[in-house]
Amino acid sequence: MLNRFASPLSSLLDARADGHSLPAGLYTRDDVFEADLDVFFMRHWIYVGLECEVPEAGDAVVIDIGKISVILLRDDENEIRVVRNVCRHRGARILDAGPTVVSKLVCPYHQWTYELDGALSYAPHMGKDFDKSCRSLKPVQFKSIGGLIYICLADEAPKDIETLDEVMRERLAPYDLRNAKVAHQVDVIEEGNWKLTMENNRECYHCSANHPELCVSFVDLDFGFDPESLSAEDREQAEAHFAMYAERTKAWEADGFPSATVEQVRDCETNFRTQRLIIAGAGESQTEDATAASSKLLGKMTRKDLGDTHLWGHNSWNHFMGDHAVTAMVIPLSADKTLVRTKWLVHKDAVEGVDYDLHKLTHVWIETTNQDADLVARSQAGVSDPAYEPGPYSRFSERALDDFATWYIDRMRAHGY
Ligand code: 3BY
Ligand code: FES
Ligand code: FE
Repeated sequence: MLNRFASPLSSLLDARADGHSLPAGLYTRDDVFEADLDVFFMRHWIYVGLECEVPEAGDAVVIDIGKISVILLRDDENEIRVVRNVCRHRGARILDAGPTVVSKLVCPYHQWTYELDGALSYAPHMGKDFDKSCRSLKPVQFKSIGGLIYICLADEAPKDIETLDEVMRERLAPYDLRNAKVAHQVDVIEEGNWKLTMENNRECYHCSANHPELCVSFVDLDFGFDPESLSAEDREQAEAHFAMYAERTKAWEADGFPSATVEQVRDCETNFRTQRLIIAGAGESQTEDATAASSKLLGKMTRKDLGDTHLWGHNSWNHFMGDHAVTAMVIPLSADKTLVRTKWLVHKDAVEGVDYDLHKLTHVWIETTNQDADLVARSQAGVSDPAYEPGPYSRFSERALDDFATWYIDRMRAHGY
């Protein structure tokens, strides 16, 4: 419903107070949803999938982002391509969302046919002099960072993706994600704004009360804590943890595994953070008992004690461990609905029931994702209530949310909102 009394979007951006969550309208309004799609999903680099989802020529995955649909595929030369899913005849969608295998891309409407590199090769009824060469499917800029596919739908793509590439290329190399496979995939539609989804993921303040399964392996101290609120005993433990963390990081680095935290979260276009986290308990993997779920390790990994290479961007979070990886992509569907697509990766030759047990592999993140979906729905309901007013972030455990909200406002401004 059009609200004639709604304040302009820019006044919502002005109203955001440092250190506080966002004004309600930024989580609830349809015009903000449209602006968010425009700025953060059309003009920034977004994570959309993996090279290993299309291992062979003709493998394709269609991903919808707002009104846009793209096809990630592998062509006959074994090259990755990303093209727009819009026929160059009268615009029909060529493929439906999801994975498929094709020998050519044939539009169902009038059978215009495109090669796997996007070139139009067959256009019946168009006459002999019809020039097919200028009717290829539109290409989409993409970058594969260690096998993770990022696309940018704008003509001018942010250049600081290079930092992400430089940092992650080396960190991801041992996991050899190009030779992994998706063992399982789950789509959850969260009843909340995408920014609540991202905020929720950037803190572990909520973890101990909400994620019993994750907490077996995830050390939430690494996500910040309030030293003043700890008892002397807990403080001692926290100090011991950080001393161990520093030592472990040094040892990993000395063994040739970059581990230190690198972040680009403010005053930048491409937002990311990475660090190698300690895994608690048995120390191997994010499973119910923190031991590896797959006996065949990823890529060139020979050790299970290399922690969790954690990477987040503004529409993704990822955990790369010795035996498997979990990767999540976030796509807004409306102001109050967000798709979270989670994939579990194992070595491409790992066999279910032999090398890994699917329940053990997926249990922790299935539970965690559902628990987070509840929390996001709860947040959305609350911020939609007129009683909501932006609340203060913890300067200890929610610093990353302040970074995110500040980056969000800055990027909106940079794009003229
Ligand atoms: O998956 C994640 O990255 C985050 C980190 C802290 C809580 N959450 C599970
Ligand atoms: Fe695709 Fe006509 S719209 S062939
Ligand atoms: Fe969570």
